Order: sequence, then C-alpha cells, then structure tokens
Amino acid sequence: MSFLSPKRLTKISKYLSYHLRHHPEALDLELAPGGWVEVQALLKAARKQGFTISPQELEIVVAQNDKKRFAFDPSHTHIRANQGHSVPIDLQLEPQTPPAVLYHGTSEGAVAAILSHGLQKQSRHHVHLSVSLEPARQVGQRRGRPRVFQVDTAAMIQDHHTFYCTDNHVWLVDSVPPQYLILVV
Ligand code: HQG
Repeated sequence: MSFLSPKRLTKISKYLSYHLRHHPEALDLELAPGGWVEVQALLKAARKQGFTISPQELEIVVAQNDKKRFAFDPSHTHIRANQGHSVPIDLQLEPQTPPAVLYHGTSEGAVAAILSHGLQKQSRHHVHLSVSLEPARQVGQRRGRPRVFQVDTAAMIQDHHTFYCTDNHVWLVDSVPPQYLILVV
C-alpha cells in the first residue's frame, strides 16, 4: 500500500497529533524523553480504543503528512510528534542559530496584545516561527484574517535568546518581546 485518501491521512494525523502532542494518557501511554512512544504500543492502544491503524498506514502518514508533523526513530520502532506539544516533554533539541529573520502568523484579533506583550507561547511549549512568509500567513488564517509578524532573530541572538529547529523546520523560541517584531502583513 502506498496510497491513502486525503480524508484518511487527515483523520490519522489528527488522531496522532491529539495523542502524541496533548493527551498520551488517553491511550494509557507515556511519552519518553524526546516525546517518543513505541509504535507497537501506540497501534495496540489505538486498536483497543476502536481506531485501528495498520503499520503501513502509519508509515504513509509519517512520510506524506503535509507538515511532516511526525517522525520515526531510525529503527522505525518509535514515533513522535516533531513539535506542537502541550504536555511537558523535552524534545532534546540542540540550540541553533536561525536565519536573520523569521515569521510568525497570527490572527487580526491577537495583533494588539502581541504588540504590547510580544509573542507568548500560550498552551504550547514554544512560540512557533517559520523561515518564510507564506507558511506563517497560512498559520494565521486558521483563526480569521491572517496577520504576519517579521521577527528580528539576528537582534534576538545578539541579546542571547535561544532558538531550536525541529525536524520539520519549524523554529521554536520561548517568547519574542515586542521590540523584535514588525507587522508585515
Ligand atoms: C497567539 C499548527 C495574544 C499566536 C500551526 C497564536 C502552526 C498571542 C496563538 C503551529 C500572544 C497560539 C503553531 C499574545 C501569541 N497575546 N495572542 N501575547 N502571543 N499569541 O496554536 O503559532 O497543524 O499555540 O499568534 O499551523 O498559531 O498543529 O500557535 O495565534 O504550525 O501542526 O496565540 O500549530 O500546526 O496558538 O500554531 P498556537 P500557532 P499543526
């Protein structure tokens, strides 16, 4: 099997996001350091809950997911969400130097608060930033009229802020104070 319908891909992806990022306990799973769970344990727990995913389907979802949200370890015995967690886990990422600017997409309604207080991580582990404007615009339009901030990451690095990059090329930072932000869209 190498093809899944877009509907099935999305359904499995949402199921995995829910459990691997936010509610592993709903499947009686614990995330190991790095956010990893055993593939066999995940599939077994899902089946028990009435949501059967075949190992082949899981391989396809990891490979074809539109945002590369999930990853296997090299042996494909463990899986994790690359980012976006709300449960407390250490993703075991090394600090990295980002490009001189990054982008953050948000909704129109959040702009005033962001300009006063900066970008805060809310319920997730980090603030999410992208390397180009278009993905940020797409993130912003999930919640209404999109707005995009450009982040002066070069200045933030000079001021000793720490950045991480996930396997799917999302940049993460604890917060972005307002002085580093310019509204560009
Ligand atoms: C906003 C999805 C008021 C922030 C997406 C965002 C992304 C503030 C929201 C990924 C604020 C948090 C992450 C402040 C930040 N006052 N609002 N001071 N600071 N905000 O979902 O970045 O499909 O936690 O702008 O596509 O929207 O799940 O973060 O609007 O890639 O893989 O508070 O999640 O990817 O929302 O989205 P989120 P996000 P997935």
